[in-house]
Amino acid sequence: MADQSTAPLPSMAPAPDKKPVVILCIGMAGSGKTTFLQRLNAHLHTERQVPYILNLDPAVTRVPFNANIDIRDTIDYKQVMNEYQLGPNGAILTSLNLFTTKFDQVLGFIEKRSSALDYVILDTPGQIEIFTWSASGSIITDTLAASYPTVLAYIIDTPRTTSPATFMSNMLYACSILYKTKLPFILVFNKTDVTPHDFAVEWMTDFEAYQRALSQDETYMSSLMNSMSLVLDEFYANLRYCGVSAVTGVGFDGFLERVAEARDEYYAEYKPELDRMVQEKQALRETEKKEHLERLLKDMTITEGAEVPLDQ
Ligand SMILES: Nc1nc2c(ncn2[C@@H]2O[C@H](COP(=O)(O)OP(=O)(O)OP(=O)(O)O)[C@@H](O)[C@H]2O)c(=O)[nH]1
Ligand SMILES: [Mg+2]
Repeated sequence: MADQSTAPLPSMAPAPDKKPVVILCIGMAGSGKTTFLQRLNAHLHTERQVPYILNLDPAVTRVPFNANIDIRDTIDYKQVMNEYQLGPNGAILTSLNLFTTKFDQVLGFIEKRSSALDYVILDTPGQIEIFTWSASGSIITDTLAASYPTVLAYIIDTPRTTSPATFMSNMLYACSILYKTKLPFILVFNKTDVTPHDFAVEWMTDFEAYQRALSQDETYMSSLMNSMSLVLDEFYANLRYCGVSAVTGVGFDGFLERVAEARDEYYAEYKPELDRMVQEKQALRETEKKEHLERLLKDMTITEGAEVPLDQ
């Protein structure tokens, strides 16, 4: 039997393919993204799992966590507003665009630390569409997803989603982001200390329960929503969700379990599709190169032996 005390210690070097999971927090204004990130950061520290934090909100006045990279360190949102004569939303978008031009450097910083990291977490601007529907938001998302297992955490203000109409519009928005990015997706019902998310779980898992809630709504919208809810049934079937309170810290173990599932989905579905697309592009580039070369050779054979007048 080997003496454990003298046996060589197992290598602590991280596995070469160990990569941190990138968690992109998105959600409607005031849903609790920043507070969620603060709580997630605290939770990960107690679990001794090191996160790397990026703040991408140039307009936030107070960041309640130590961001490793903060957009406000390189871009002055107020100055952008004055310089380009922009309103608040235009200035946030322009700041994000300016920041994106330097994103290769950000990627370099993450790369340097990546083997020691478990998570990279990102806070995004309050106006959700600025990140989800802008070119810079797509560039940041796609760049990260090309290098790291990346998942989207869609933060929902649960107390503000209790009416069937608001619930549906929030779900439709989430659905549109899921289909746009194709990344693994987690619905995070936040503020469950105020309103538990049981009603949402019931509506997502029991179609008739949602129909019953809708039937109490007499407006013309309810028939439209009736049809829409059929569409969403498919969306719910492929979705993972959890309930948390960013204020009390309840539900964060559950959230991290969903993240682990989402990471597995990234490797099983997103990554192979990405690799296939990259290979396809490479093959296309190779074919084009070959065609160019063949054309060049053909031109050379045609002109071979012909005299080229150098001087007239
Ligand atoms: N009761 C309760 N309040 C919360 C919770 N999470 C956030 N809040 C409150 O919700 C408000 C908005 O929180 P933020 O974290 O700033 O939300 P945000 O999504 O980052 O806001 P923007 O960046 O401005 O869009 C704050 O007053 C928070 O204290 C929660 O779990 N429970
Ligand atoms: Mg915020």
